Amino acid sequence: MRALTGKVVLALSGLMMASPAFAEGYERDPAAGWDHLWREIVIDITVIGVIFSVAAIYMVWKYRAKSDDEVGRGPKLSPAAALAWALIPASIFMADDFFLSAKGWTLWNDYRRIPDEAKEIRVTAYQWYWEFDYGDDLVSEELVVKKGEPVVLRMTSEDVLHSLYIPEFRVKEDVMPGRVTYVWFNPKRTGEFVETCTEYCGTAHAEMYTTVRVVEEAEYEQFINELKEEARAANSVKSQS
Ligand SMILES: [Cu+2]
Repeated sequence: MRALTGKVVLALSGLMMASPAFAEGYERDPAAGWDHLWREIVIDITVIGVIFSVAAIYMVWKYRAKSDDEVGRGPKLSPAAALAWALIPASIFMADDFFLSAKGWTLWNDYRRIPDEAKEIRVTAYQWYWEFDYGDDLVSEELVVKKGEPVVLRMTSEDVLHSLYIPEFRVKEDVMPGRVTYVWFNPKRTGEFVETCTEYCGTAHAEMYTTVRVVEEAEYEQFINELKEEARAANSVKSQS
């Protein structure tokens, strides 16, 4: 009985440590997955490219024409051998393609699955700026998020088509009038990053960028308090007039 109790306690504490609330921050991170997949693709195409280039150069050299009245001297292959030479390398290529596609598809689904813990920020795009709504009428033109807390941006446009792009978090999604689209990301390190529009939206499209600040919790609270102060000041001006 005591052994059983011990096991249950161990299993429970393991579960608690594994749950996001007890870890250092939220764990799932599609951005890291995209980077990993990208490196894998680059390595694969490099290896395949080098092997096939070396083989091609070798055969061009080996079977070259050695006198003016020759047109090269390729080996005579049986139909079965010719077919095998075409199909076997192609199958190796295709197997790798399917493998990488399957990984990409899995990652895409992860990229679209919003964590339950995600902090929601509503985004409105205008010609030519972004507005971030943190809830309770707290609005800013700067995106500030807490390190280690996943964020979901619910986005729409008040005028034309825009597209939100944050290279650091590997997220990009169209932002359209009359529709709400989303991206989510997991900011794992503090710093200042670029958020910009990647859909041509008129004269000042090139100026439609802003900063994403990933900050520690205390700094985040301070930012929210400043927004509250601004909102209060704006309201008192309104009520006086
Ligand atoms: Cu734009």
